[in-house]
Amino acid sequence: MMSIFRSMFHKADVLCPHCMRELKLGSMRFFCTYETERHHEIFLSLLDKLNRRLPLCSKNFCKGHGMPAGEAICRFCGEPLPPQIMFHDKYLRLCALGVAGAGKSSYLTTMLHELKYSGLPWVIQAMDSSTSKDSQAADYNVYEARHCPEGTKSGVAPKPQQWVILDNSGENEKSNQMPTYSLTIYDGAGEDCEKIGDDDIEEKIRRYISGSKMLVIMFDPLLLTSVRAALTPEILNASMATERQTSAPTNMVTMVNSLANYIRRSCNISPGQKINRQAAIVITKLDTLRDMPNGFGSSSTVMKSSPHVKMKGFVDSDSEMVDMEIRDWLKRQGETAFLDAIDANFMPNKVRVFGISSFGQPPDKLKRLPNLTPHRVLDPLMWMLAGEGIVPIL
Ligand SMILES: Nc1nc2c(ncn2[C@@H]2O[C@H](COP(=O)(O)OP(=O)(O)OP(=O)(O)O)[C@@H](O)[C@H]2O)c(=O)[nH]1
Ligand SMILES: [Mg+2]
Ligand SMILES: [Zn+2]
Ligand SMILES: [Zn+2]
Repeated sequence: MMSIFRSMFHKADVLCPHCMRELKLGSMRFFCTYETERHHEIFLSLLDKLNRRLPLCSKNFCKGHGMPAGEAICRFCGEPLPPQIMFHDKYLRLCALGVAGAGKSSYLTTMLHELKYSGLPWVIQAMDSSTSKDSQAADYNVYEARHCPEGTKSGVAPKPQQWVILDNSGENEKSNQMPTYSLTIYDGAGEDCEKIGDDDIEEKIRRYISGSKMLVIMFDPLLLTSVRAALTPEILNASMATERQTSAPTNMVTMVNSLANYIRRSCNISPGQKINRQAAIVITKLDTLRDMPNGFGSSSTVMKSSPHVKMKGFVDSDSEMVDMEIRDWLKRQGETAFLDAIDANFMPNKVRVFGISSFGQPPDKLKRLPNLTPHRVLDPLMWMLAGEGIVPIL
């Protein structure tokens, strides 16, 4: 009985990951995919709707007779949806933002890899074939071929990646059901992000931003003049997307402000009001700051390995310490305006600063990657999961 109540009343509000409209079973069209040459539509019965289940193929002589729908599309925008998207306990959406070359794609690739192999009691699976294909290619490129990711294509809305997380932590031991969460990830091009205040940015990209539960705003420390002056040209060249980052670095203060104004407009928040949304400010490429004078010493918390995964929970005191260390460091670099812009736009209890290194070390001169030792890449995600009540706060 419990599980019926659970499935009927405790399911997440689901949005179409493409057009962000609210999805009900009836807002989807379903297809039987067993006869590959002729997909045919299958319709929901009243019982399917009542029981919240996928419709079954009832066509005589079809190879898929009696099998649930294999494909679905959104009735509003016509984009493909994983048919299962309706049935997860929580729907998490995160969007990576930051200027070109900030390290977004490198970060998401290593974050997903770490999530798969971290020993956390979760199983993560691609929900559709394009996510599976694209993520395998990205993972292979970084972990096997050892190349830095290519710059993300600009001018087009990023394909949302659709993941499902199966929670095997046994928190809900009474019910025999394993909770599942769907996770949509948007990885856009920094070039588009730099244009966020403009009107010519694609409507879809704006919707992705306003529809996300957590914004991951990535900040490249190599854009700071003080940091550039302290690093060798070799490290600097290897750690920047040289072809994209040669022009004058985009001002991070402007980016934070225009991004915030954009979110306000799309969510109907009045100009003076702070944005009530989880925002992780992520300082990337931390490895380059390790040996730099005035960088982070090896005794600093941010340079120590992350305790969250080890403890299978979110260690709030560690994260607060990291937040403080990085803010202090930014102040010492003279970047108070950037910190002020963040505090002026986001609610203090909803914004947190993180430091990560996707690779653990800078790439070599030819931009080939060393043995990967990602540093603290799961921290922002663990924070989001803690906020959703999925992992305990320790
Ligand atoms: N040292 C160091 N360099 C990094 C790290 N992560 C990324 N880089 C460098 O930053 C460059 C850009 O990284 P990407 O992940 O492609 O950046 P992006 O934000 O996706 O860029 P766009 O797709 O153009 O918006 C890489 O080619 C690397 O040279 C890191 O952890 N350490
Ligand atoms: Mg990219
Ligand atoms: Zn849609
Ligand atoms: Zn059929």
